[in-house]
Amino acid sequence: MSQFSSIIPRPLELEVGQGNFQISRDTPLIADTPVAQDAIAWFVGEFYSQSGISLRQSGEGASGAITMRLQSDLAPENYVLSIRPEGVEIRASEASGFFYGAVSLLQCVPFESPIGVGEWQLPTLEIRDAPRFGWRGLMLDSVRHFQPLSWVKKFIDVMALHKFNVLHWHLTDDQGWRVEIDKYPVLTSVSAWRKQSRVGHELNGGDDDFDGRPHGGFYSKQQLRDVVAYAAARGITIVPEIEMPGHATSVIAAYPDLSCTGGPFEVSPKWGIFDDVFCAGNDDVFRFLEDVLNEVLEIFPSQFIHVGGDECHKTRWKECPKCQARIKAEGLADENELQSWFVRHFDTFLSAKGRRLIGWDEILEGGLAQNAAVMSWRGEEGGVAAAKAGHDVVMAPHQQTYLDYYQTSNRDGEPLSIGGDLPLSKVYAYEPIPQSLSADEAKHVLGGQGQLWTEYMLRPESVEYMAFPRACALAEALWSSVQPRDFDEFLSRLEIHLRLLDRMNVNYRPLNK
Ligand code: TNX
Repeated sequence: MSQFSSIIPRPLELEVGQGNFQISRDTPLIADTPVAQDAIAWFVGEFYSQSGISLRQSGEGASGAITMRLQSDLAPENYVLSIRPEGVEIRASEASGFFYGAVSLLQCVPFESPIGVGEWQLPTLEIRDAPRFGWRGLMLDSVRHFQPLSWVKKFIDVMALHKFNVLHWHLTDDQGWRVEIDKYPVLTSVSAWRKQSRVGHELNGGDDDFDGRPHGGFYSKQQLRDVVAYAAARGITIVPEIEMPGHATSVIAAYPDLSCTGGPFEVSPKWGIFDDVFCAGNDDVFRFLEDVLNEVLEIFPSQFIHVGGDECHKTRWKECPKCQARIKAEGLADENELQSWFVRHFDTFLSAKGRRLIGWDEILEGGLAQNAAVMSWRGEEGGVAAAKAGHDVVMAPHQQTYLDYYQTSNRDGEPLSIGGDLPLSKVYAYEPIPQSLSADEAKHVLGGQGQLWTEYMLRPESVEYMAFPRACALAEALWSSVQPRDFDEFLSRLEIHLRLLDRMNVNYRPLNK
């Protein structure tokens, strides 16, 4: 397989012509629009990491140049890349289109086979490309195990290389709190730290199976703003997740009055689902979460804000006088409706600020505000129900998108994982539009994403091992409209593509392990 057709995700149209273009340290880069600036800066940086050679940006038109040219009739993420013997042109209408054109161009350079010192030959070709879905995401859990910001940036770099455009960032959970909030400094002094962590699999864990080592950390506001801008320059929107009303142990460990029983609690050293959650009958809970969200909105400009909503046990609510009083006062049928009342409160709150709420599919139970979007993780059913009811949906069914599952049914030599069985071929075959949706209903499917829950990924290298190459396959399932998908043909492109990841030092799972 030759280099030029190895692009992942596969472009919509690619036509190969006669002749070659030579790229070297003397090749100038020209932007005829400031909108292309981020794409040029990224290309220069990545070209340097791949080859050790610094390209220059030039002001004037020249033959033999790489030129970024505005073509305003193209849709925002679409681009045209034309490589001809006399020069390269990338056309797009907005920053993201230029960016994707630059990503494809980078993938056309055969870095491992130069024709001279710092000189490579690119084939003549014309690519017209457009993504199939507008939400092409990966979810990163930085709670169960914390990753330093420098690594989060590396992860964003690798995402960008695959034209992912959403980083759904799981920042709060039972085991920690990772966002600095000025009004509640205890969230970072107490909630961000746990005394120890479970060793081995939670299901086999005994009372003594803990590592005895504190674990934690948080991102300062300045770091978060920095990474939001870093991601934006690579076409990636960060969607933060602040969990409610369940997965809240780290918060109620610091503020036990926000629970139904008053505690005491500790930031959880275990994985799993816990009974103690935010009290839905206590107005302080709503004030607290609104304050938190107000600060979160200042940091993250994303349209969508994720409020979790998953796996909220109703055990405490059933026995809590305040929750029961709320059910009565609001005329709710049961605890499920209490959860939906809770979520609706924040839907109204976020909508008033011009944002949109998204949550895991449990937010459908008991009724959902029309503006809210659903992330379907317990299979496709939640997504189907939501789309039929007119809600926007992001597909994240665990069977095909949980990248914390084992990559092979033979688990010998594989690092301990939560379970499951999700080989590369199954991710590649993933079809985000459920068959039971009509064409109109299918319009509500914004796209899909892969999940990296990190209970069993203790270090960033482990996240890389679980994420890649499966995320390469998912990127194609979310971007490419080319049908049918041929797994063997994908594998032959992937072999070439993985050399880029080698040079980026990505600890992916080798193909023939
Ligand atoms: C379920 S998926 C969870 C997470 C776990 C994950 C492990 C979802 C919305 N909740 O809290 O980390 O399973 O696979």
